[in-house]
Amino acid sequence: MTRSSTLAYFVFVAASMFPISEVLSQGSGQHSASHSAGQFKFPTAEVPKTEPEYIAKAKSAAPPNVANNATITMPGMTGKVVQKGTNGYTCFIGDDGTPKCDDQNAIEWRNALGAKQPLPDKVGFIYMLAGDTGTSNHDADATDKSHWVETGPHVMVVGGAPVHEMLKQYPNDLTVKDASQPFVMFPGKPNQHLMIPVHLDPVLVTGTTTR
Ligand SMILES: [Cu+2]
Repeated sequence: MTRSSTLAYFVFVAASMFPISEVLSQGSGQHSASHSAGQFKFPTAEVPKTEPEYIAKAKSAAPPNVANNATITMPGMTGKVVQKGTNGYTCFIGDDGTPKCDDQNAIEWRNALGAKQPLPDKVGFIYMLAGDTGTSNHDADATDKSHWVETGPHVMVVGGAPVHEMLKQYPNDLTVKDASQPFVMFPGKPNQHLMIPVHLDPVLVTGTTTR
């Protein structure tokens, strides 16, 4: 091959290694809204009844190497262990159908909240890479959909005093202005925590009300 045909060959090989849409969107230098929006779906409210389906949905909350080595409980956090883990994470599906993977400090935080006990002075971490099914940002139990926010793929920092101190530097509006950037969920409530969106595309910004 000549030098120029060798170059052309490598360009061809490199291009064929990427989906054509990737190459095109990189070339145009802008996000393609329809292309990106079609790739992400918020989780459904379903809590699967069979173990394989439940496990698959629970695992969608974290990167495979985390979820594959996590304990999985069914149904919910207090359900039976359907996968025994080794990395300290516990993955499960909440009553609202939302999958999550909690580290041990996050589990302690949930237990303390559930028992209405003082929150541990610990910092916990939760993966919710499948996104959530939405909540009223002023009250997890509200049914009126006021201050509604749905968040795409995100992680969360949860806990007692150290986390509440950390939250002071983030937006704590009841009506979330921008769910594509870090914000405080349930500001001022015992279960307040930091939401950290991790998706790369602003198209995944979620719906909020103005109430
Ligand atoms: Cu979350």
